[in-house]
Amino acid sequence: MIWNETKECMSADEKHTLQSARLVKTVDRVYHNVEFYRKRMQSVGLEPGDITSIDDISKLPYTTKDDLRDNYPFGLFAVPRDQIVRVHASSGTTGKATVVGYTRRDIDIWAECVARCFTGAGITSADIVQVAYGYGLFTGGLGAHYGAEYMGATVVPQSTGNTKKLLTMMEDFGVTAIACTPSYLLHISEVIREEGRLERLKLRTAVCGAEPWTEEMRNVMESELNIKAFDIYGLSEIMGPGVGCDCEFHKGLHVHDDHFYPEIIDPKTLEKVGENVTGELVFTTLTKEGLPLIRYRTKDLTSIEYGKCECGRTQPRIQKFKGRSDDMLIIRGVNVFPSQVEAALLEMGETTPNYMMIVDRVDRQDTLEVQVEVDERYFVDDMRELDNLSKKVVGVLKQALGLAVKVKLVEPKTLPRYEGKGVHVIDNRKLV
Ligand code: DLL
Repeated sequence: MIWNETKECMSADEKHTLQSARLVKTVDRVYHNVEFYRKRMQSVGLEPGDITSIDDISKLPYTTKDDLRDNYPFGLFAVPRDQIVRVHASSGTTGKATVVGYTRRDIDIWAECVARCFTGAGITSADIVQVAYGYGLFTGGLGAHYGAEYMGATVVPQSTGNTKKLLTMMEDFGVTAIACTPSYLLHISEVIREEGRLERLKLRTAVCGAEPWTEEMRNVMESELNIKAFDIYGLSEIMGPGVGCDCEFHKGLHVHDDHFYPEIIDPKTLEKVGENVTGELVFTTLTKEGLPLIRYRTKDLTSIEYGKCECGRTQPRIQKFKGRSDDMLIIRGVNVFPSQVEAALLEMGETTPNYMMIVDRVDRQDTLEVQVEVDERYFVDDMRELDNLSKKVVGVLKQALGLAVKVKLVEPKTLPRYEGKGVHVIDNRKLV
């Protein structure tokens, strides 16, 4: 049985004891097996014996993506290489890939965590789950695959690449659940609508993640596809998909804190912030053998809440992500996240949620142009009407972002569609 099928939870004291024992073991493991951590701890005068409970976690130094890159490829692994049964890697936009490694036990725990997420989304062993995340070095495909298989569901390992074929299999096999990025689900939904295929589908659940998406997008996907859509979070450094997920109440993502201990810090002062205060999410892995990470700075911005959820689960919940600190655009001094554009467009209707933000610097002034695709249902040849719509979008975006923007309406289906993570920003300032 999967741990949260019954929503039974341990008491706060039991959790504290478990987390403390696991942290002590993890610190001991990294101190003795990973030279990087031994040196890091010694540099601040720490020995494993100084960490006796989870309350001591703030004594420990942070780990960053640069530390992973500096120890490329296997330098942070805490077991001999022959105990690593799988590696994944993310290429990132700059520098070397980040390589992560798993022991057999790590893979089992990962599968269980994903299974918990799927269970929270109402998926059971009776479901046929189509995995449409990319398979390969990206953790999405295999992560979702092992999780669905662990719970006994029937897995269709579709990956990305051919939407028409995906839909044919969805119809022929009677697929009931899909796991993919929200960008891809949006594209799939568009094709289903165009081809009038909804009636022939049995789809009832989508579990989407790997990039930020808004509540507005969830509402649109649910009503267009007549499904329930859930958010799943994770990052390859910590494990992959399944670090946390939302439940039927959509009041934040439950973090599996018996395996991944979350903290929120102020990214400038590096001090811990209080409950419900937005900051950078930091994780310490509590059970990982292959690549345990201590206080890993994710760059993801969110807040945390500790109260019991309406669903009955007692895990801490992190709020839906606005974005990453390194995705945040600063335009004329204003902080802007692409997800704000998505939410505003969806709330307005009349356009599709497909958009591209183009940031430039003209005469030392930053400018933002948002290209917005008009919904086919509203696209007309009448220039005056389009002009009115454009003015309306300018007003809506100005209100949402607190910034004057230029809007360029483009014809339906002219902006790129994505099967993996979507790209919504072109920042030309870096080239100036
Ligand atoms: O994206 C793992 C994953 C695969 C998660 C499939 C969920 C589903 P990375 O490629 O290492 O791993 O990217 C991790 O993606 O730090 C976040 O910035 C972002 N991210 C992942 N899930 C969500 C989500 C996978 N549900 C980075 N909401 C993370 C917002 C997300 N952002």
